[in-house]
Formats: sequence, C-alpha cells, structure tokens
Amino acid sequence: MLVVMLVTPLANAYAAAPAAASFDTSAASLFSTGGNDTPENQFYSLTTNNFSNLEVVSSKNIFGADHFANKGNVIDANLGNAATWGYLVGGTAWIEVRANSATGGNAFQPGTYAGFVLGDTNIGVGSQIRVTTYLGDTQQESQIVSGSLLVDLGGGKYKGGFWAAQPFNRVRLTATGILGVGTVSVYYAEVFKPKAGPEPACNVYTNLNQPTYGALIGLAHGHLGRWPGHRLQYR
Ligand SMILES: [Ca+2]
Repeated sequence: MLVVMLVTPLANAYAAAPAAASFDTSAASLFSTGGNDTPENQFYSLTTNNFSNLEVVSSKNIFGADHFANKGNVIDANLGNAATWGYLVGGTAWIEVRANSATGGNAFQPGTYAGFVLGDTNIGVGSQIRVTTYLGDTQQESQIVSGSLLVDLGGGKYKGGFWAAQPFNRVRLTATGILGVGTVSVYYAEVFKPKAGPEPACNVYTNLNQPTYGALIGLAHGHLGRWPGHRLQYR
C-alpha cells in the first residue's frame, strides 16, 4: 500500500479548511457512522451533517454545570460557532465528541488523524491543550498539541491533533493550566482517514493532491510553492 504524505518535520498537520459537506436531511443513509464509511483523504468534521449518532460531553464545575457553554455547537452543522470555556484562574476543562456508532470494527482505525479546530489567542501562553483518543471509556492515546504544534488557520482559528496509532471512537480536548482570565473556544472535532492512491506513472509529473492521495503539507512556515523543510513521506 502506498500513501503519499507531505508533512512538516514539526507536525503532521495540514492547514486547509475541511471540504464542505453536503447536508441532505432526506437521505440519512448518506451519513457516516465511523471508520468504515468516512470519506478518505480529506479532513472531515465530526459534526451532525456528516455523522449519525454523535454526542458531545463536557467536564463539569462543582455546581454540576458544563465547563463548556454551548457544547452542542461543537457537533452541529455550523462550523463557525464554538463551545466556550471561560476561566478565571487556571484549572482544567475538557470537551469530548463521541461517535457512538463507530464501535467494534467500525471504530476509526490506526493511521487516522484525530483533532480539533479551536480558537483562543491566549493558547500557548502558560497554557496547554491536549488531545486524547478513547475507544469507549478506555483511553487510547494522548498528546499535547498546543504551542508550536498548533497550525494557524488564520482568522483566530487553530488546528491541533495527531495521527492515532490505536483505534478510537471518541476525541477529547483538554485545556489545562491557563493563567489569568480568558476563554477557550472549540469549534469542532475532525478526522482524516488516509487511503493509498494509485501508483504514480513513471517519468511524468503527478499531482499528489487530495482526495486522490492522502497528501498533506504543513503551512507553518508559509512557503508554499518551494516547501523548504518539508519532506515526502511514504506509508
Ligand atoms: Ca458548530
């Protein structure tokens, strides 16, 4: 199997907006359920216009209220609204998207990207953003994605996540140790399921682009066209 990826040395991340998904309420069968039917070679939001049977859960404060206000914004069809956690002095809060039909062999498989699009100008300053995958209630993997690992999408939005080595059906974002007063905004969770493209023909230029190939390129250095510091990765 050949999957071609263009990645940065710093982060296996890509800064393009996810492809717009059509939304047809009359054809529920078009909805994805998990690893078996998620479109390949594109970032695909874990939102109700793309997936059936989604759930979003937030950590709660001592009064039993969700830390993240408007948590439903994370899974609704509008990619422009967010769930927000307003903090005073530090602390920890998390928000988690569960793909409840992605069970058993339909879980997202190893090699799938799991992450979030979030916004907050204070992230990375005395704070930490972590992405954790779960299979049911069982934690699978967890990585810090804040600081230089975040990909700046512009417009105050950032992309943070990682390529999972274990199957999962839940993705959690945890914000920890933030100093001062501010807000963490979480827009949506997303996955990227890579798939091998056709073997490139010899001696001709071949465009290694989505969705034919699982082609990724980091934009962290802003040198599209010359790609210094980037490398080809074959899987
Ligand atoms: Ca939304």
